[in-house]
Amino acid sequence: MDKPHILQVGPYPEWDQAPLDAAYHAHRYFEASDKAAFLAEHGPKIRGIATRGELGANAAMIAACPNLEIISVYGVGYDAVDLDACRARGIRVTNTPDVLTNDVADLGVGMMLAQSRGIIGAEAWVRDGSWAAKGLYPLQRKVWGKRAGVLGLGRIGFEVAKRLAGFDMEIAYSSRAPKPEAEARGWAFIADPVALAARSDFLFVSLAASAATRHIVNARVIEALGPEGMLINISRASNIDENALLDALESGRLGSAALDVFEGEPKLNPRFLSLPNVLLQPHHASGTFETRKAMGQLVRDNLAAHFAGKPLPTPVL
Ligand code: 8YV
Repeated sequence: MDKPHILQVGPYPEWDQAPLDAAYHAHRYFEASDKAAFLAEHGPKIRGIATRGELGANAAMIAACPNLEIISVYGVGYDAVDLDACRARGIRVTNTPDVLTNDVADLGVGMMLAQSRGIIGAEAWVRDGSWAAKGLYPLQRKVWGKRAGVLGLGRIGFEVAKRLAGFDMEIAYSSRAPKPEAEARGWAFIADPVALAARSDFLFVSLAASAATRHIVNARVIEALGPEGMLINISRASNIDENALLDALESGRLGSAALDVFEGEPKLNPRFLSLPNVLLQPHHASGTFETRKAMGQLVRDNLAAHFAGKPLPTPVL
């Protein structure tokens, strides 16, 4: 029986590409110069889509594939997949949760430390000779014992909070409802993001992005976090009103930020590039060999299960 035809929306490392090509006719959408023509030519053959969290599959792409059965997302975030279009046609959707949870939490905490303790600037201070020429590096700010807020206590947010407890921080969280496992650890439930920000020195944004969470971190939340506060985003840029964030960072109404995701990434708003009080990371919170290999395996496991008529390992729809 011939291999199923799938649409590959973005590039994968070679260790993923080889087994994908062995199992499927993988039509590389990201290499097409004329993407509309590419979809018109190959869309009718396509039974599966292999995509990345930040790339997803929009309604037009889904509509161009009338025989589409499954969309397998390389990433935990599936907000860029048009779920309504999938529901309307009974198209399955899968993602890669759990395997990346700890890496994303690690990077979020690492971003907080790096920004608060000035690690990036201090490294430059040594390398460019400033230490010898100018003396001691400017004093920074501690993190241990301070107040942390976690907006979204899902798998990633929970792992962030666990790590922060190791810094003896006072932890509060916002979620749809109080979580017994959080209450058991003495973490305070604060439903309102503004109230959570007001009692936080560090505010982590770790909730799954959707239309309902768009700009949940708005000007009022940012104002409440304040000139001593730091905003850390390891979720999606859409969860933050980026213009309000930039205004607050430029005016000093927000102390600092550490961001792994941006509107329009990788072409982020140039206003970020001139800010001294923001740490910029290239959407690589899950970007380790170990985790990306596990994610790629899970993408293939979901596709293979579907085409074998077996239960999907990590279904979303
Ligand atoms: C992925 C992400 O690594 O998991 C997600 O949703 O945003 C990242 O962790 C990325 O989407 C892979 O391209």
